[in-house]
Amino acid sequence: MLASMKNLTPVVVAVAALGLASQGHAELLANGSFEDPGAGKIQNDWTLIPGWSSDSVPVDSGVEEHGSRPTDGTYYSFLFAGDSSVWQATSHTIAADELFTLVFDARDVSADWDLTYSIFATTDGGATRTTLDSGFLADEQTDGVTLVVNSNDHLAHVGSQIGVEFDNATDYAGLDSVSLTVGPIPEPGSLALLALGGVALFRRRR
Ligand SMILES: [Ca+2]
Ligand SMILES: [Ca+2]
Ligand SMILES: [Ca+2]
Repeated sequence: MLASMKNLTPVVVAVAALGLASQGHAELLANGSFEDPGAGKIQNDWTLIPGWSSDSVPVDSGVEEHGSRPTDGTYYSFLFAGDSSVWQATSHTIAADELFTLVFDARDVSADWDLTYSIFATTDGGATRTTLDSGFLADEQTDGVTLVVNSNDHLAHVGSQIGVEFDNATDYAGLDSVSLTVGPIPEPGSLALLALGGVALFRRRR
């Protein structure tokens, strides 16, 4: 058993790694880094900012360049508490067995901010949004904030479009490097196989 396993180990590792790699996670958002349109500060018109929308005309939310706040490129987004949320409905149709992962960098603009971030489903391009899951973050600049939704927990929304939403409730919050990816739900079997192969390889090399 052990001898044959040794011979199989490189193949097992290769196949398992290939399986994981081929499960690639596709980016669903447009302009998640807020680099477009790249035309200076825009603070009262989300219709000028590709990808993103708001239910009302903002007083002081949008995009601008800054020396330290962006985590990718030169632009980030700032959100004034008094403005309604900013959101993006993607063209991706929710199916079963899908894992959605929202990742973004939250940036200090004011010292006190209170940001709610959500993944939603919509059937009308975002006009009506049903939150599938949400998180809350306050007052501390944090990179790589992550929210994961498993479509199998929301089967009533299969066939709807997926999207993301941000709403700040105090002073000013900042955002950059927003990503929403879709991929298959990792199969415990393939992960176990990879781990098994790794252990066998490790033993073989000792
Ligand atoms: Ca950026
Ligand atoms: Ca608000
Ligand atoms: Ca706060």
